[in-house]
Amino acid sequence: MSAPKKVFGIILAGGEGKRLMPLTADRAKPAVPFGGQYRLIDFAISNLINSGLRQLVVLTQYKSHSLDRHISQNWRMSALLDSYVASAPAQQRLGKRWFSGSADAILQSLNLIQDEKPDIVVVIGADHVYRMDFMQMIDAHVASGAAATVAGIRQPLALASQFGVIDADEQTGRIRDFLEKPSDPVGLSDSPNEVLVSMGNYVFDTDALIAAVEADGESATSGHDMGGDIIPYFVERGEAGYYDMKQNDVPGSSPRDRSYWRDVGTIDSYFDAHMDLISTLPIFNLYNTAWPIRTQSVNTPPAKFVRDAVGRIGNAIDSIVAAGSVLSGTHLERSVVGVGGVAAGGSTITDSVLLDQVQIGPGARVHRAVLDKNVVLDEGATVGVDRERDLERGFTVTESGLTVVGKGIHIAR
Ligand code: ADQ
Repeated sequence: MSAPKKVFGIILAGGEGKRLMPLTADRAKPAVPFGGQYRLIDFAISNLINSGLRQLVVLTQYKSHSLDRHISQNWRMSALLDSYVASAPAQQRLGKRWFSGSADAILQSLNLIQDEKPDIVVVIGADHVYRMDFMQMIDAHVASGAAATVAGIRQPLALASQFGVIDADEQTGRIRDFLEKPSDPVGLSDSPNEVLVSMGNYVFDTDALIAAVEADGESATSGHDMGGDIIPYFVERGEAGYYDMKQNDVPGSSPRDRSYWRDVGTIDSYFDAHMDLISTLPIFNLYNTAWPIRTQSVNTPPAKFVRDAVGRIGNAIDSIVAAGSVLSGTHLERSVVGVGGVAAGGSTITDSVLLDQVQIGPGARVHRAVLDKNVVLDEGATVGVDRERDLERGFTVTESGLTVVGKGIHIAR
């Protein structure tokens, strides 16, 4: 038996997440709260830790303060066991510039890889909701002899222009062609309305990754992007394999949530991913203890549901309510309430996502809205009910009609 491979994990977390505005107005996209008590990056880190990786760095850049704090406070591991999740901000080691793209982020962080001398480097994004056993992908990578392996999953053809599209040779397991965000994608031959897209998760032989990002760094024409430049570099050399997410069998997964993967790049997909958590038979099951998604441990009292001061009884159904919340005589339906949410008597919250510490006044109404941290609704105030009024008040209204209210905004009646 050959010696086990040493694996190092890199999480790319420097993206701006413009399409998630205003939630990314003052935090990096991977730090955007999700599902009541998580941050988006918790899915990436949990997957890598559950897969057995113990040396992880998170490359940060854009508005990284709350991301750094989340990682340093909640993902502390045992130095005794040489385990760590370290946040590594852009350090200008190669001159006075920030990361000019995800490949440049790796080039500028090569010292971290060289310190550990791994055989394999796993590079993944930080803004998806899913479960994946990376050890299964690493085993497939090693068995295939490819220098780089890209994880792929089927997605509707209509979404192809948002992703890297893989043309896979099923006989050889190699990628024939890779098109980053193509404008006129072609569907699969066995399923014309679908394409095989890159999940933005890669496994590399260490030496091959170093050679690729160094060559990319020399190029004046490159966009220094993992999907746009590094993967095509391996494809051209015939050294890129693909790993079909369909094969990934995560412990505790049901057939329903097995190949669940949601890119939460837009407010609409962010909202939809929340609805996936709370449906009667959730297609993403947070309660799978065999593959836990870990996050902050919240130092607050449990959630409480009470009558309001005049005895009105509320109810909550098909919803998730995080710790520290107090809902008094509130009707809550198909919604997620973040840590420390407070809703007063006679208020109604339906089809909505509330981040931490949102306060809903008596009789206020929230419908199809995403409310960022510390938003306050006065008594009788409404949001998400009248699109024109929401636009007049300067709130973002998405294509599907969701109203998004930025951090700390006070909504009067
Ligand atoms: P995108 O998500 O559009 O496509 P990108 O914006 O580069 O690609 O983000 C990928 C990851 O890298 C994110 O986690 C982001 O935070 C991070 N990142 C971006 N710029 C960075 C920088 N300068 N420094 C550090 N980190 C940075 C990618 C692939 C597609 C694939 C989709 C899947 O390019 O091929 O289909 O992911 O969602």
